[in-house]
Amino acid sequence: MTAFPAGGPELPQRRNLVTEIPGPASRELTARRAGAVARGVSSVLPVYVTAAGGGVLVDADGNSLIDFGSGIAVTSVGNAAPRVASRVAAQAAAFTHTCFMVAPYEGYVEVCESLNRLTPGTHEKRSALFNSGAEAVENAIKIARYATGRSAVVAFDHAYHGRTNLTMALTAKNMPYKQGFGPFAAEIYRVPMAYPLRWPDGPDACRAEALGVVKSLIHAQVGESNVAAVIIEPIQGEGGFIVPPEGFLAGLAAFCADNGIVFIADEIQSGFCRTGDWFACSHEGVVPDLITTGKAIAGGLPLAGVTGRASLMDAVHPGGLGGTYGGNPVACAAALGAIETMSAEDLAGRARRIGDVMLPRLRKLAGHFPVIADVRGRGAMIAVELTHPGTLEPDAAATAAVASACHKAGLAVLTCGTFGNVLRFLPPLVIGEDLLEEGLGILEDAFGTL
Ligand code: PLZ
Repeated sequence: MTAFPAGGPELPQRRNLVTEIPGPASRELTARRAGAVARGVSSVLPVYVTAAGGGVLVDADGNSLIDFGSGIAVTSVGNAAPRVASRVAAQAAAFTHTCFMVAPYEGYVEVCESLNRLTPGTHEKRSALFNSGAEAVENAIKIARYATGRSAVVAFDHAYHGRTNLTMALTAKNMPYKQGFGPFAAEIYRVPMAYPLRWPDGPDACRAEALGVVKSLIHAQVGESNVAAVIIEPIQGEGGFIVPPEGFLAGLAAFCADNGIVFIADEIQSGFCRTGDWFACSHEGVVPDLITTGKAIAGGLPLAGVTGRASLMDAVHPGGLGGTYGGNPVACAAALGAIETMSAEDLAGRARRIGDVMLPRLRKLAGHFPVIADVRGRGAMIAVELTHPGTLEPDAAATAAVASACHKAGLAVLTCGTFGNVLRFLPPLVIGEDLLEEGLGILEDAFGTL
């Protein structure tokens, strides 16, 4: 077994490149991987990690990279965060698994109590725990269908909800998520997303028209009384960090309430302090009927949840929900450590501060580089969209080139977007401000190489 250096916040918080990226040890692992790992599973960064903490990733060659990805919005509390690592160690030493459906334990109950308390709305709630975001989304749909007795589900253009069969059907983008993997689940209907930059007549028209278009399409093509659920990411993640105009989510929630439709907010990427509040819905006071959570909930251990109105959640018969590992005790211990960290360190406030540092610098950058068509996001969920200057034609090549230049310079950034032309920034919320500024400097230099 390989010995790993210690990670966590004690790791020196600096970028330090001692080889080219990737270095020889990472290149050797890439060669080894080709003979062992299915090529359908790919990686963004060309380096192999041996330790991580705060805002840095350390690779097998001893390089320290700045982390602007948090493993796709997961390590918001920092990697190997002390409260997570210590609770995980204690739980792993006590017992690692019993299966909550066989012999239950307190940690599961406590995570559900936390979810019920922290998610939007003061109504009576219940929660259930699962292993992955996709599994949580699947279960939210199961619950909505059971509780309403209806089958249709409405999802949005640019949506991402997972890679299982039902969630592939909900996910909008074909490559790489769906190509060749059909047939897909039935009774999924897609409506346009309120995407200000790409709305036919621009952002003002988007604000004025989007909700009406969605409502009339549901009425004409599905029929309100057939719809079990409308599912939406309050800020879309994989689809391009798309922020709908103020009022769209609230209007959608009201439409659902008027028609007996379950309004599901998928906050798997946007939740747990990422956007500067516990949940993105809270910015507009939107209260979903069901909310799916995952990713940052457990500081890096696999855990996801569905939380919602007790009347919906408790509609399902005993035994109707579950799974061998759902709410595993070690993952629950991690979640309790992560939630404690978010509260104790006011990570929602940190996310707002990160946005306040990043947005002005990115807007300035957009002034210098007309390839940047849009700067958007909230809190520490920020992105820039790249197009051929003066047009809306996506520039995926420039996006990939900037990302690659960042990686070579020791900054881990991710891309996203239906058209592959969005650079997204999801730093750990505990990242130091020096590192944040340094990362932005690397990004600026990367645009200079275009
Ligand atoms: N809902 C809103 O963002 C996961 C996907 C990475 P799982 N997003 C990262 C990839 O390419 O597989 C996500 C999400 C939203 C659901 C999911 C699914 O969560 O934990 O990956 O299943």
